[in-house]
Amino acid sequence: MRIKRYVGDNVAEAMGKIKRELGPDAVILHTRKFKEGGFWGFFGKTRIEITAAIEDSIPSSKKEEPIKKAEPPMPAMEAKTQVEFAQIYKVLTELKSDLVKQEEQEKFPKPLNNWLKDLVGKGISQELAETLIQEVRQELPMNKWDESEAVRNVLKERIVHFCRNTQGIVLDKRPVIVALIGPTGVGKTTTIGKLAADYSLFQKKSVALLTADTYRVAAAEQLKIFGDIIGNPVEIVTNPENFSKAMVKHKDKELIFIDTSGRSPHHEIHMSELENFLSWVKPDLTMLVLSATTNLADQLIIFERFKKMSTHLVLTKLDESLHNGSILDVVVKTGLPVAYLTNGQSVPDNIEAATPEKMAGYILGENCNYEWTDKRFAAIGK
Ligand SMILES: Nc1nc2c(ncn2[C@@H]2O[C@H](COP(=O)(O)OP(=O)(O)O)[C@@H](O)[C@H]2O)c(=O)[nH]1
Ligand SMILES: [Mg+2]
Repeated sequence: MRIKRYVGDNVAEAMGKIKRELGPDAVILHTRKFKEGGFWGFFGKTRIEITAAIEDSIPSSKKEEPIKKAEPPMPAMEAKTQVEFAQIYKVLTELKSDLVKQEEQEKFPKPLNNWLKDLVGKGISQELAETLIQEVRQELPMNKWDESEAVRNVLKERIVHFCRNTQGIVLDKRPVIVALIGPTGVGKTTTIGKLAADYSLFQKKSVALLTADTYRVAAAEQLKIFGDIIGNPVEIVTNPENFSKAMVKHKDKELIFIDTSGRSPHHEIHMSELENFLSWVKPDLTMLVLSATTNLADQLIIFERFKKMSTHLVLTKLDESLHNGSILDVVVKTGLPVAYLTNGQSVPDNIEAATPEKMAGYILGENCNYEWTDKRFAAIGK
């Protein structure tokens, strides 16, 4: 048996050489795709290597004899063509699987690929992480791809850019009405408590609290505490009449927060009740509250259901998840401005006005030991 390796630019070329040298009876033993030249396996030329063998002790004329004697079901020529087809098919399937494996492993050069994995590990979707790494690849010269600091800086700058749409409450009229909506348990009431306390106690603004949440006894109790904190009883508004009354009473307030009961995005009646409620309340800002502990797919479903009512996002429970990367996808896919970030249960401390830099910090997991600063909303509400 003679075994020989043939190299060509493509399968046809390598097979052509085999056929010419070893004849049509050659058997394919192994195929391989490899890169020649280049750098780090990149920019090299793709070549095909096929290892073929032939039984050289039997003259090819003799080999054909038994086929003739055995009266094959089809002419010998046709059988040979089929064998060739089968061999080419084998080569192509092997190469295809090699190619798929290679693509999976080497979407980017090694150091960038490691960053890609890191970003996906932080909860950013594969698609968005690839977009980010592609930007690093274009922006940084190749010799910096394994410099952590350089890559991190570009990534951070890109993430900050994606998160640039932030906007808190602006007190540009009187009263400004802010409603918080979203599924149950995401932190709507707690966030209202934090905002109301901050505006009323620290910024000395006149604030009223209204609620449409009469579903749970605990909800009323929770709100009552926040009402006590700001020195104003909470008003319950469940229909246009008592809402109008409350509005007359609080017409001189600078800020009115409206709490809603958690609405299941999968419950049609809940959704239309909420839409109906908002149609007569007509808030200036309607903030959809999303929790970082909810997985990305669910966050996007929730957004789809609430989007026509929402003007802003509030992202909560950033302290509970070590994989806050999904908020980048949420921000990119929703396009809504992010107003506030919350990261703990403590009222009024664990809230801050969203900024692109803070969001990037959470996404990259840099805010674990974040120190809460005073005057959080000093820049807004003027
Ligand atoms: N860890 C953490 N818990 C929060 C945060 N915001 C709210 N919570 C908690 O989440 C639970 C539900 O909050 P709540 O305000 O009642 O949610 P609502 O149903 O949307 O009004 C409560 O136990 C809150 O203390 C946050 O930023 N971080
Ligand atoms: Mg609530």
